[in-house]
Amino acid sequence: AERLANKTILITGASAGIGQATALEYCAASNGKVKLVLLARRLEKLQELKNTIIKDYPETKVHIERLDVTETEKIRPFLENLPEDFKDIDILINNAGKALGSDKVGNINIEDIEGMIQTDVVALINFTQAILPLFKKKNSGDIVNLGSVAGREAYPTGSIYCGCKHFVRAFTQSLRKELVDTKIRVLEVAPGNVETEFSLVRYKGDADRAKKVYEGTVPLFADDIADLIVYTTSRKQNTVIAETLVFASNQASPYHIYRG
Ligand code: 8X3
Repeated sequence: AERLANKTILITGASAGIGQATALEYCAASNGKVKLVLLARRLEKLQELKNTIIKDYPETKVHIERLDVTETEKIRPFLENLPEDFKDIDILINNAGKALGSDKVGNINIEDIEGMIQTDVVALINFTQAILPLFKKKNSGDIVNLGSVAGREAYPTGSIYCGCKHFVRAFTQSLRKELVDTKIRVLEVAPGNVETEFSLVRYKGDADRAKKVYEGTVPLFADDIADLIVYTTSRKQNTVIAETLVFASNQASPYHIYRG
C-alpha cells in the first residue's frame, strides 16, 4: 500500500469491467492515496465511477475524460493538456480492448477487423509511445498491457482477436527488452474467461450467448484481475512480474472448461 501512495495511474477503458475494477482496487489498496486518470468513451459511466470513488475515498484525486482510444491524433494532446496535478503519470494500464464477432476467416467483416486492431493493437501502441518519453525521463514507470489466454493459444472463430492478443504479448516482450537498462517495468496480465461485458460485446448484444460462456463455471470477475494488476504494480522496484496467465479454477485453456 505504501508503495502506491501518491502514484498517478492512467487507465484506458475505465468505464466498465477490468478497467473500472482496477480503478476501485487502486483506491482500496492505497486507502485512497492515489491519483486516477480514467478514460473511456462513456463519460456518464466515468462520472458514476468517480462519484463512487469520492464517496468512499474523499481524498482521492480523480480526473475523468471522454476519449475514444482509437482516435490516434487525440492521445498526445490529451496527455499534454492534463491538469498539472495529473501530468506526472506513474502507471499506464493499457486495458481498453475487445473481441468483435465470432466469424471464421473468409466471413469476418471489415468493421470488426478494424475495430479490434484499432483498439487492441494500435491504441495500445499509441498510448505506450506517448507515455514513454515521460517514463524515460524519470527512469521509472509501469506499463501494464492486458493480454489474454487468446494471446497464448489461438482458437477457431477468434483469429483476429487471438492475433491481436498475440501481438500484445510480442510487443510487451520487445519493449521489456528495449528497456532492460531502465527501471521502467513492462508487464503483461493475460486473463482467461472473466465475466464482464466482454462476451456481450463479442456476441453483439446476444445476452443468452454471452451468458453461456460462463455457464456452470465459477468464473473470474473483473475485481480478481484488478487485484492482480494492483499486486504486480505494487511489488518492490526490483521485482518485475513480467507475465501472468490467469484462469478461473474451471478453465485450463480456451477449450478446457469444466462446467460442473
Ligand atoms: C478473453 C478470453 O478466452 O475469450 O480474452 O479469449 S477468451
